[in-house]
Amino acid sequence: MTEIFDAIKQTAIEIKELIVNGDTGKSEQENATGDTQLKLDIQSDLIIEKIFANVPSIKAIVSEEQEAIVNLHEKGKYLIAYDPLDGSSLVDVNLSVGSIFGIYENDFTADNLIASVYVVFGPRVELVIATEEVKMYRLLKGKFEFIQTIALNEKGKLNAPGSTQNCWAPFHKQLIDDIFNDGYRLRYSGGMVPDLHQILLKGGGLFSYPGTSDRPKGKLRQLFEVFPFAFVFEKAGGQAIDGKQRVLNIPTTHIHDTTPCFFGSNEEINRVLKVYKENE
Ligand code: AFP
Repeated sequence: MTEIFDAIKQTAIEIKELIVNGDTGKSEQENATGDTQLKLDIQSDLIIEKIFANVPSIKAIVSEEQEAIVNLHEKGKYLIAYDPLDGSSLVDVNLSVGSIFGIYENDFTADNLIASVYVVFGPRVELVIATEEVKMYRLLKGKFEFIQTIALNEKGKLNAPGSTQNCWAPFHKQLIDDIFNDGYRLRYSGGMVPDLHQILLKGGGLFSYPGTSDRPKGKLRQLFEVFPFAFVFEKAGGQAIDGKQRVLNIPTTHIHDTTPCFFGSNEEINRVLKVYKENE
């Protein structure tokens, strides 16, 4: 997979340039989930597809920004699902955004996920690769240098509660309030990548994007957002659930399926499991 990791590093360098100098305006198009695409979404997707097209080991790709699977190399071994620029609507207010990649074998399903990578475009560009370990690299003088291995504590201090609060189930609202009453700090930017990166680097806590009355199946996409980060959190010693089970046990019926999701340290996730079980 080294050639894939190297290709992703190249996409990050080119997308960084696009973020700094590109047009943050809206396009006339919508993606498969019905989101209006920004020009940055489309341009970053084109960068990734261009670079992946030159990697023989990539059999096929699927992007949040495209409806269908794109076949690349018939003899390729790997399938990659990616979100080219998650949180792109935050660029025009100068907040951090990111790219997310899930590397699968045989099929786009959670049980076939064998590695994941994400890139954070913030004050610095950082890239995290999860295989059996979680390793962070930083872009320094045009090259990605290894910085550290990432591991979560059993219990953290940060709480990142997502989704529309007036659509939360009452028991979910009580759970979030109780966590804050226990002294956790609110850390939520609306960008999944920097929000999860912060929890991973600051030792832990909880990120939640639950099912709600307006979005019972949540908002975050299984293949290119939830599963890759679930892989990262589990390899870093934490957990990722949908409220009842590991998200990496969830079957995928459509490549743009979403799922409720909770990512965190063991103590926080076990607290979510207990509350959700009591309110089944
Ligand atoms: P955009 O890509 O449309 O900016 O959405 C970002 C995102 O998919 C994810 O990065 C955030 O965690 C989540 O949406 C934030 O959603 P809410 O604004 O509903 O909390």
